[in-house]
Amino acid sequence: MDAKYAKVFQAKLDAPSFAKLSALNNDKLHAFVADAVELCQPDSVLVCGDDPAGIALIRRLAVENHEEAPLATPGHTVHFDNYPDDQGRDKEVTKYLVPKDDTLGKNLNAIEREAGLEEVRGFLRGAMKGRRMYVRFFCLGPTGSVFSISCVQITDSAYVAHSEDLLYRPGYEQFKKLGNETNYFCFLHSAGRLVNNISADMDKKRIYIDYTREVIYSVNTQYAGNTVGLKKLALRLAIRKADREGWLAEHMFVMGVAGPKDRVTYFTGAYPSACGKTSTAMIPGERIVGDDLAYFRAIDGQARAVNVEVGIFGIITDVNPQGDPVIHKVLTSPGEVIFSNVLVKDGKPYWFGMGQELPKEGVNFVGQWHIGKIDMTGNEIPPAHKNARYTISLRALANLDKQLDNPNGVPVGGIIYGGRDSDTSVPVQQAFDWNHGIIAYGASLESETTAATLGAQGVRTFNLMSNLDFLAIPLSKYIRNNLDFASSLQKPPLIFAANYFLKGTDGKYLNGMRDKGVWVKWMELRVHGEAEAIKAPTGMLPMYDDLKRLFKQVLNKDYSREDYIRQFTIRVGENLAKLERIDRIYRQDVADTPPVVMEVLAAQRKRLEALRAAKGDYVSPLEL
Ligand code: SPV
Ligand code: MN
Repeated sequence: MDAKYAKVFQAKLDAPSFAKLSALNNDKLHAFVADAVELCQPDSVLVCGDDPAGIALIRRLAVENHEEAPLATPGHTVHFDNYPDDQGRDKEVTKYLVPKDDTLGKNLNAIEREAGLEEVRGFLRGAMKGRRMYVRFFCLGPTGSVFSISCVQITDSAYVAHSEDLLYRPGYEQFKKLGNETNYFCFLHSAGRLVNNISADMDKKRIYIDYTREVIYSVNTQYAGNTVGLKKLALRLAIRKADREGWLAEHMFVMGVAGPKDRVTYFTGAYPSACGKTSTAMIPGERIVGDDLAYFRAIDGQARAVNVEVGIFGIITDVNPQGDPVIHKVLTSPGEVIFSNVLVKDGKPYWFGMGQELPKEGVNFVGQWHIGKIDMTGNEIPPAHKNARYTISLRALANLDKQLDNPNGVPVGGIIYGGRDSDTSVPVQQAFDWNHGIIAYGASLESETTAATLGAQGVRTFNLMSNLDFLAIPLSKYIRNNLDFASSLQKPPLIFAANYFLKGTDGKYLNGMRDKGVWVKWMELRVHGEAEAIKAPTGMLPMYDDLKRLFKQVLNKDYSREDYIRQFTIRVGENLAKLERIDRIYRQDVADTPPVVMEVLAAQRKRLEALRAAKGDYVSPLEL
């Protein structure tokens, strides 16, 4: 180790921490940690390896620091984030540090690199005084695999470090093997000034991404989507790395769907936050590999995907024994669970949609809470947040797929794009081919906004591949990479679109929460050529008889022809209006849109116009 770094470390690290850092013979790492120590000025630095004792210590410190409080059930804790300003991802203050001679296009949130560094490093200066700094090593994807990306996380929050133990694979031993290589991601986080253990300086919250060095700074925030480096922060760096290296980094679940006999077919799915992604990956009877982040590579001509994570940071709202029996069991049994932004009464957590009445008083993110309590602006404070969450290890789940740690991932049979769409798309359909799916479903994805990000809810928003928030390269390049991915595959996965939120003229949802269990079975059969389909202008639709049989098989339900017609009627006008919105985005807002995008959208418009001329505005699937 260089003497100048050793000097910095000797002042703040005890012998075991110093030994752990010295064992990593990596100049860039030593420079990164030394810079963080000098900048943030912690009282002490704790370096953890992969050993269970270190991990247990972090868990204990999160409670001793009061960032988490123990609940009545053994292993359960609760953490609170600032209300109302730190309860979701903050897109406004998340920016790329872009050097003067580079541009990421006008769709991405950017700040000039030097000015941005000065600002965020200014907020980090001295931020850890009186506190301990944690240095942790994790791996994105299975270790020892072509997918693996090593990461180092520095934080002054034991809650962040504890969350990462549940969510990611240990990476210290793998880091040792890197030698002096520099191809890993670095994250530096400070929760900033705390009031009652909650980040207080919301006007100084910043998440700045220095992609030139693969370093991300996060300060004055605790919400995991803004702080846990390996989650959405790493996704941005991974998208750039994938672009350079010819693979894909996606905001997708990975799951195995059981087919006839013992067949298992793997699907991945991109849905904007709070639009059914986790609940799809958790469909009863199927197997979960992951619920949020997937890397794809072409291996021997086959599309293969891994779950980047090994845990879930999931939305707890509406988790109840009927809708999510498996997760509900984990959340109510002894074992490691971090609840965030729920209401606590007598050591028990409460959340909206838990299938039980909430107490009229308790403790939440504002401290003592009672029904009718108002905030400083006169608004009533809710008992729990809509984006309240739980953090668990996937290994606690009975339906975990055995392939989670396969270094080559799982073969992908189908890719699903889903959105929150009350009036346009049918519940499920299949693309005509790869380009049609990538363009008409993935790159045309719209969704109504939810509580997972700060800002207004229910606003229809463009969100291509549900990955727009995390794109770190120009949109056109990202679409091109998706289109090109199929050229290295013998048989590209089929592409599907799903919409669980379609409503009828009475404003009521047309589908039940569990209908998605039927849609995935239909898709599974389609992947193997075992179900027929009807050609509509927007894609291939299921046949009534197949769905009727599958509804009986999966849900023991009689599926009526009337329900089928209502759900699968092509809403021609709404589909044309959507095409117009998407067409305008690619024509006006995106530079260098690949021409094939406009061609595929134009062909879809032609098919819809022809159908309107022949059959009108609302066309039953039986008339196609
Ligand atoms: C999402 O909002 O997409 C999440 C949670 O998965 S967060 O960590 O906030 O990104
Ligand atoms: Mn997500």
